[in-house]
Amino acid sequence: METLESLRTLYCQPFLSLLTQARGVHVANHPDDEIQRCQLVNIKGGGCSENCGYCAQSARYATGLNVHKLLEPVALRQAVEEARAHGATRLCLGAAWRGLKEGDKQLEAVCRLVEAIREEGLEICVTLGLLDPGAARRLREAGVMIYNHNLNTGPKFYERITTTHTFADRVKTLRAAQEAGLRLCSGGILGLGESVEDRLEMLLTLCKLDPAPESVPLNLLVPIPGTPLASQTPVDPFDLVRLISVTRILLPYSRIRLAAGRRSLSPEAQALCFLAGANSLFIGEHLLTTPNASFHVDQSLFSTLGIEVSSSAARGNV
Ligand code: SAM
Ligand code: DTB
Ligand code: SF4
Repeated sequence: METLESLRTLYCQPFLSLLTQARGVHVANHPDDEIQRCQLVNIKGGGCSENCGYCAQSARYATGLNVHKLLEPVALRQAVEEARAHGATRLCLGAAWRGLKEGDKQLEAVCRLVEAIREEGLEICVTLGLLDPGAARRLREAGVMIYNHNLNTGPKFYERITTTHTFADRVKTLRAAQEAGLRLCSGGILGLGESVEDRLEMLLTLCKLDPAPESVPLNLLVPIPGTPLASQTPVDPFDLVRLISVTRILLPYSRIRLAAGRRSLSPEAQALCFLAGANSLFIGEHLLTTPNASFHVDQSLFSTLGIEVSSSAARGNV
């Protein structure tokens, strides 16, 4: 059983030795060395009741973002076409809500959107905030396969970034999603002002879930003017590579996604992330409200590295 102490020992070993260990775990479990491509679609932007200190979509901060209504099915279809044209195998639909409960009108509206694209051959992931067990079951019935709900940071630091809901609320949602038969996508953000210990505590919580999350997005904070976390010090890419390495060793079968903030990384830093075990990306010109790494720059990186892009889901016991 992993402990915070054992993770700290793993994390603190010399960089090259940690990287070598992680690479060994990676090739043993992901022999094809391919990279999954996921496309984000913001189906309902802005106006969120929560006060997450990093988020452009919280109604509490003057971030200049307009509040949008739920996306129309025709616009979603267009996003599906674009995602496919760019080689994405997974679509992740995001909404700026605190969460949804069984019977909510918005839940039914999201289910109708999902039902409209469930036969398109893409994996469907949604990220809608906190869920009760009934809402999770309804999403599964509608054709959702994966639920994204990030823990974002460790339990002790959580109340420094959000006070309108708790770390325990987030864990409860992950359990409700799992019980409804949804696979989990859950990770965090680096660069909120947290310590390495907070990051490791987040990983410890993730690896105690049974089964472990099938994907773990690791975001670098994208600083949003107007939010309390607009002026944080950027994360050292070596710290990101160390965290990816520890994640790979702890969760050998999960996909590790290099998520938000990728455009701030050099091609060389991204290559180190892949070497440490990252094997999933968000593609497309936009994340939810901010720009992403450009498609052409990504193509050139993949071609330089000779990287295969995947057409499959995660394997193993996740
Ligand atoms: N409201 C839902 C929730 O909080 O789970 C879903 C949408 S929320 C925008 C999805 C995730 O995006 C957050 O949990 C966080 O990990 C990530 N995120 C949001 N703003 C970010 C930022 N400025 N930089 C990096 N990641 C961010
Ligand atoms: C995840 O881990 N990161 C994505 C997705 N899951 C929902 C969101 C990143 C958002 C970055 C900031 C923005 O564009 O507003
Ligand atoms: Fe942003 Fe989600 Fe927090 Fe709302 S709950 S402020 S959308 S991260």
